[in-house]
Amino acid sequence: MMEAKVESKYAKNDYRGLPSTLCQGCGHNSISSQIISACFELGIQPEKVVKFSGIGCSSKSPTYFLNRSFGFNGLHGRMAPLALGTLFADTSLKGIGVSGDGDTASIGMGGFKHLVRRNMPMVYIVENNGVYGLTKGQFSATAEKGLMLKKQGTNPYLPVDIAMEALVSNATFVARSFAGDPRQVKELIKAALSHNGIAVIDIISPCVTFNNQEGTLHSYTWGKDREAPLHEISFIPPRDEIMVEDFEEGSVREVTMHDGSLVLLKKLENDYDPTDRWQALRILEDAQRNNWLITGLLYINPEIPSLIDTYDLPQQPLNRMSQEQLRPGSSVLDEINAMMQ
Ligand SMILES: Cc1ncc(C[n+]2csc(CCOP(=O)(O)OP(=O)(O)O)c2C)c(N)n1
Ligand code: SF4
Ligand SMILES: [Mg+2]
Repeated sequence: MMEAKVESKYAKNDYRGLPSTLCQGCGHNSISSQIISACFELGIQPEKVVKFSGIGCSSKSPTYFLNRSFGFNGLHGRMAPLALGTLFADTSLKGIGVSGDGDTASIGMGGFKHLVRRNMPMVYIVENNGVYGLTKGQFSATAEKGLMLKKQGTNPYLPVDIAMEALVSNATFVARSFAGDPRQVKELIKAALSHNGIAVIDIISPCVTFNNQEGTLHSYTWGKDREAPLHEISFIPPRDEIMVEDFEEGSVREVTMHDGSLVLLKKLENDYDPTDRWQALRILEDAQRNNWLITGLLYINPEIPSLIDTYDLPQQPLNRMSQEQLRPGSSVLDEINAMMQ
């Protein structure tokens, strides 16, 4: 499948971060590498990105990419409100959030759902390993029922499915991927960066220290054996020549993004329509019942107005406006009040 890169004045090193202090082989490290590659291939100005996270091994990872970007490592489970406030105040920045399954699906669930339903444009990655890695391997809310871990015993609860939670909260871009499938992770991140709304990517990212037993969900072996991609995804930036004639007729589905870029989805075994929310929910239900790791772009709707469109926010960041712009005087206030009567 094609790889599309934009002519850029930046080198790959401009997108790197500090050396990782996570365990060797941790899925989170592989995702950081794909964030670096995605931003490099799109030629994004690093200073135009703001990174967010909460607390966890996953939430540490923004230190390991995009050193030149802004960043805010917040409290556990508070990434969503932090991102919402920041991006509301400065609409010129691209937001990339990295959270964990604990950070999002336990303590941060309320904030996550409200960020999603408000459709704030940002990339929201969940590095999902089924455990609280940083605090030494307790079951998280995404751990499967019956999972046995050495110091924890047996998990008695049914899991939360983050992609499903995003869908039922009316997310406009929902994907699932696997840290062991770096190309798919990268193309999904590129598409997510172009989406004019919330883009949730739930990535199974094995914790090699506390939850990587043969065959358990969230392990490398399970991902490798059970991954069932819905399609082969390629992201084509605006202005790139698209060689659709390279593909057999009917073998590729195209989704046009808000900025003119294209997401090409090459059909694999089944024809999957990622604009059909009902189909997305059904396939997730099937995946749960059959223990499949369905990956790819589950759902996209590029037409829904983002939070920025809803409030018609200015392109110029609020924190860089002058006193006169921020305090236009009582006559403007009178006009606004009159509009609201
Ligand atoms: C308010 C609060 N509660 C609990 C903790 C302890 N704590 C730190 S990280 C974490 C869970 C991390 O799990 P996850 O988000 O899945 O990240 P991972 O380490 O697995 O990548 C917990 C419970 C905390 N720091 N703050
Ligand atoms: S404890 Fe697990 S999640 Fe944390 S760095 Fe190590 S492998 Fe990754
Ligand atoms: Mg975790």
